[in-house]
Formats: sequence, structure tokens, C-alpha cells
Amino acid sequence: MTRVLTVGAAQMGPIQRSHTRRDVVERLVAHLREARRMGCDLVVFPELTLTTFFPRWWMAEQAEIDSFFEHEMPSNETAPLFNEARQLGLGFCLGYAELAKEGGEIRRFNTSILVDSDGSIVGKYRKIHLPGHSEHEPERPFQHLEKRYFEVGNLGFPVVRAFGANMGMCICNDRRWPETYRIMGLQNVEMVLLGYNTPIHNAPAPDHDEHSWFHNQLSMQAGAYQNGTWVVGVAKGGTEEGIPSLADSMIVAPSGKVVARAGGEGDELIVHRCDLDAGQSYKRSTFNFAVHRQPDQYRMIVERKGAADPS
Ligand code: CDT
Repeated sequence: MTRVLTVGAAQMGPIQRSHTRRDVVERLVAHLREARRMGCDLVVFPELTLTTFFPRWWMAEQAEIDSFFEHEMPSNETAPLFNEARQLGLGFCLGYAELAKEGGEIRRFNTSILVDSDGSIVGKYRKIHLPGHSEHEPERPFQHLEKRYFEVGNLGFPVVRAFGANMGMCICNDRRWPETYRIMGLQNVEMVLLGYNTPIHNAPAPDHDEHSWFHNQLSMQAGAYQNGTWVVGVAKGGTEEGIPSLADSMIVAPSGKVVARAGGEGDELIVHRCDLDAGQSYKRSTFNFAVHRQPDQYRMIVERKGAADPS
């Protein structure tokens, strides 16, 4: 019997600083209702969905920084999203800034959660590859202070069984790193859910700007194909607080082919019926890890060269 999961990639247009969480949740709920009409089982929202992309500003006051973080999930402001999804029988994946208390300490992460159709949180991922810088760089047209405002994620790249599939998550810059997909590939991942906020202008490397769309697509297609997995890439796009961001949300099949793609830069739902077994032929042949991977060789080559251990 074919295992099909109908997924909606819920691209968001810009979220300005003046927009409240209530404004944003209304837009998310509209996405959920359309997703229900389109027959979705699962809706994927972008990175840091609930606010503007705040790492673009240098902020000295911790209280101001913390105003962009969620202290609980769900909260009063996000409860309507959970309630609506439960009533519609939909699961969702949501990116947000997480303020956690762990071991008596306050910790801050760039996080995604996977929520089942009964409203329970069944998966959590905290972003590992934090881009940008940690000090104020006033010469930049805008900041990218993820390294200041977040800690490196401490949950690894977990793959959880949910929606009848092996599900993984990663966030934005993670998608450019082959390790991200391979670590999940080694756990037999079948679908990777991925939200992003990508400014088109890359201050340290402006020569990359013209390739923003290509690099986005290249990373996700390679990750999908090389691990025989679906990749659902969801943007917050458009011009937010004067900064143009990449939209181009897409759903990539385990073949590496793009099967659905956003046409605009605003709120837009793209939907695909994903055959969860579509990765099997890749996992059994070209990318049969048990048969073809050579981790002992990788380690030996690196040891001979004196480089870092790749395992
Ligand atoms: N949010 C995030 O991780 N953004 C980075 C920006 C890199 S600079 C263009 C990304 O990899 O898309």
C-alpha cells in the first residue's frame, strides 16, 4: 500500500517589526484553513515564524532581545494556532525563538517543533549551524547576529517517527551543510522539514548575491537526492524592514527534482502529495549506505592529512 503524506509548505511574506504575534498567528491560521481545503496532513512554516527576523538588529538590552523569544509553547498567543490545527486535524512544523530553562539556566535557541494532529509536540530541533557574527558590525547595511542571540543547538539532528514516516528537521543555514542531511540520512530519514530566512544580500560575500536562488535550490536538491529523502523548504520572503529576502519555497522529491515551488514572495501555500516510499530505490541502490559508504576510509584519509575527524 502506498504511503502518502500530503504536505503544505506555508511560505510567509514579510513580517514587519510592528506586527504582533496575534497578527502573525491570524496569517498562520489562514494557511491552515487553506491547507485543510487542499487535503494536507501537515503544514510547514518558516524559521522564526512568529516575529520579524530580529537578528538583523543590534540590541544591547536583554529585555528587548527576549521580547522576540517564546517563553512557553504553546503560549496564550500561540494557543489559537494549536487549537485550530487540532480542530482541522492537521499537524504542523513551526520555527520560533525559544527561551528555555535548563539546569537552572536560561538558554536561547533557534528552534523548530513538530506538532501532531492532536496538538502534541512530537519533535524538537535546535539550529546547529548558526550563521553571521556575534559582535556589532556597524559597517554592514544590516546585522546578522544569530551567533550572539542564540546558542548552538544541543539536540543533534533527531529523526522521529510521526505522520507514518521518519521525520527530521533543520533550519535555514543548516541546509547548506551536507552533514545536516547525512546525519538524518543515517537515521533513515524520509522527510526533512526546513524553514528559512535568507537575505539576498550577503555582506561578507556580495559576489554570492546573484547566486542566492541557485544555492538555495542546489543545497536542498543535493541533500534530498544523496539521502533519498523528501525536503520541504519553506521561506519567509519578500522585503522585510527594507531587507529583500529570498522566497522560492519548494518541495524536493528524493530524486532531487523540484515538484512544487512558490511563484511569489508573499503568503503562499504550495502542496504536494508525497509518496513516502519514493526514497526507497535510492536508499537500496546508489545510496545504500551499508553497502557503499566507507567510514573507515574517510577516517584514515583525514588522519593521514592531519585534518579534523569527519565521522
Ligand atoms: N537565517 C539564516 O540562517 N540565514 C542564512 C543567511 C546566510 S547569508 C546570505 C542562510 O544560510 O540562509
